[in-house]
Amino acid sequence: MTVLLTADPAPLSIDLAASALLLIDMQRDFLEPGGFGASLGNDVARLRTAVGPCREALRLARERGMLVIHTREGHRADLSDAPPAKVARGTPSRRIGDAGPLGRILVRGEPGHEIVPELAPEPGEPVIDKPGKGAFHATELDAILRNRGIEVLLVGGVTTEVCVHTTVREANDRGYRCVVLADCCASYFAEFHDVGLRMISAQGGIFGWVSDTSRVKAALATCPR
Ligand code: C5J
Repeated sequence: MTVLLTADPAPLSIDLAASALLLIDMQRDFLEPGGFGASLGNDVARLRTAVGPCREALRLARERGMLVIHTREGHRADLSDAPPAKVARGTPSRRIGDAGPLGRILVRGEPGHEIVPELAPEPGEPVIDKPGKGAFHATELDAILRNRGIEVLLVGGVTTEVCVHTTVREANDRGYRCVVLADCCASYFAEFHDVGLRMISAQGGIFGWVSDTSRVKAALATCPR
């Protein structure tokens, strides 16, 4: 089934069977006090705005039987997959691997690494554990998408200008059409969110489209279930 999705810079036609919802790093480590985001001095409450829209996007995608994929940024417990340059960067209050209120920062299996409960993956939904900012780097994401015949990604998550941007750029170079859902994304910096979205859709959609959950809902409403 194909629907016409209103987006910037132009509407696009998407085949639901060849489309997936990709939610990037909606983890406690980024959204809750005591995690990685907070250790960098950020006001993590800013990211909460994306939770409700992501829930709605999940509901819409699941209702239509679309593929839903979640990602989580984090590292092996021995940090052997964490580049020393990443661990050493900046002057955080706690570094990657240090113990904190949500367990060890950005380490797989720790409470902080989990996706926030409101957006918990359902059985059968792939969860991609990624060591980098981009979801294609050192993961099986591309294989999963190709094996499922996916051509279009509806993308939400955090943060807009870091892991969402990096992943969308990677996806675009691999030939996927990416529609970033503005209300499903958030940043610790309001201006980075706004400019990050504009960078995607500028120049005729230089590496994607920007839409939102209400426009997805409207597009789906034109297509009987
Ligand atoms: C960051 C991410 N901001 N998920 N990670 O370090 O955007």
